[in-house]
Amino acid sequence: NAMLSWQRTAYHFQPQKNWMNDPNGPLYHKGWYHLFYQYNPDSAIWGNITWGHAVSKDLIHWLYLPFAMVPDQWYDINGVWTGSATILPDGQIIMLYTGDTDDYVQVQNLAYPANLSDPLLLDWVKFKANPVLVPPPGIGVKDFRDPITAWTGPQNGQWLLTIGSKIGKTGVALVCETSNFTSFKLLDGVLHAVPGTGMWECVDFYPVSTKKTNGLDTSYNGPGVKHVLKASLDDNKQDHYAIGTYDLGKNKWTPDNPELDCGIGLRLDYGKYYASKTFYDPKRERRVLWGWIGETDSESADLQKGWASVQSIPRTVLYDKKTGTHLLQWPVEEIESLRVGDPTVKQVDLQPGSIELLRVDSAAELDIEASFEVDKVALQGIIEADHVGFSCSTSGGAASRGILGPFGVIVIADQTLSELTPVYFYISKGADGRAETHFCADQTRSSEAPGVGKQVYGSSVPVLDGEKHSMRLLVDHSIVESFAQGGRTVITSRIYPTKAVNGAARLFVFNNATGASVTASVKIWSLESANIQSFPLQDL
Ligand code: DQQ
Repeated sequence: NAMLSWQRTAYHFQPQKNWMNDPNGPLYHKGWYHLFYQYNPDSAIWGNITWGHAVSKDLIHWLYLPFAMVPDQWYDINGVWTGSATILPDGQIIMLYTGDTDDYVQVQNLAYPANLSDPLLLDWVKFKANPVLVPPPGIGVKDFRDPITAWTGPQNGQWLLTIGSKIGKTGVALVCETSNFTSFKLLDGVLHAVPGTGMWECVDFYPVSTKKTNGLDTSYNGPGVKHVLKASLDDNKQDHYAIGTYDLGKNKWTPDNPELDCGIGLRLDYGKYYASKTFYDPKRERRVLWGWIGETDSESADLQKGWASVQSIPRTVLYDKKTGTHLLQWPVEEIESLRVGDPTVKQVDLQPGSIELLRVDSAAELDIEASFEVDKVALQGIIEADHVGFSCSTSGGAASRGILGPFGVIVIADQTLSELTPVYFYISKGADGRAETHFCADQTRSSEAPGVGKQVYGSSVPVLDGEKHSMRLLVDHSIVESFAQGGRTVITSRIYPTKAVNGAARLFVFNNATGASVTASVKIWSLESANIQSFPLQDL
């Protein structure tokens, strides 16, 4: 079906058809990674929310399984909404999720696998006394959702978890305690609140190590640990995070930098990316982040093509020891198993205002590592040179020239550059008078189709002394995930090429700066498609 296959991705997870949104309850069990997801079985737009279910051995190749949970009880008849898994020390799996009741009240429900010895966890039982938690006094019945993975509290046998909400216009993470996951008590106070940020959806809260390069289990605490709080802001559909300190006894989390607080400072991803969720992967001792990449076209276009949304490639998340302010997000290493053969390796000198085609196979499916060395003398001149206050989103995109930018790569372009998506650095003068680097992705010319999102995404990214400007890009037909400086700043692009498709896609490097030459060193791998298919029915 040409319509259905149009612009589908080759190695991102997406259902065969219809609507998907948030990743739910990711976990690892008996050799399989499990992904659940918000799914509409009936249409390519949001509704009838059901839990889709898929499993993988490597987070790349997936098998679709039957639905895990459908809206069939009074307490979730209007939707089996987002939830998270907690794995207890005895191996029991606890799934807490939000149900939208017959009265449109948001309540928290418990479910668990019928048979833990089943590696595929095919059957899910909803607890007979659901709901286990209803909106407390003072909290709106439509503002209480998305329970997260629980962690152990200060008292013996005590578990804590947060649920997102808002009080007035203040976004909050409420905290509950439980010892049995069937009865819960809301604690006084909140884990954290940020005025003006509105409803917090899909809160996430987890420890990161400031010393080691492995991820930490959710209950891990102690010296050398900081805690990340993430909120998905319903008002602007952005995922914001901050790094801070968690006081377990006082049930309080405090951001290290108030100016980088949730909803104010850093975003997990400056592109099309929302409702993300992490889980601890005990197999490889890492924390893995999933995120929902939504559509930026119209609902009618989605209905026509018959599907909507993909999941990001899972990313490992680490604390960035060098900056102390940022997380590092990086595609899980298993993605490298899709690389075909040896990479194309090129070094290209780019004079001001130049562009060069890089010949590669299958430019619609690539893994690219690129680093750029900017002419040192030109870089010194920045102090007098370029304007203060540059921002990707208000700039004119890659066509607007400055003295020290933009330079980078152009992906999903056709031969004549009538469609193109540039991903690039732009160096300007920061408020402190020093060079400030921005990392941007320009969608303005990504598609000749009408009615699709065409913003310039991006943000500043720390580039430390001695570091080159470096980026990694995963290109997959209509999705580009771009990581700068080892994953300090990330941008996901959802694009709708009409000409730069399949074999017609081309890759370029460019330097549109007026005042500096740039040397680009690139390594490019073609990626093969992931195997994403239904689980063979006879084996179920
Ligand atoms: N999506 C779910 C909610 C959540 C929202 C409903 C975030 O539980 O708050 O599909 O995208």
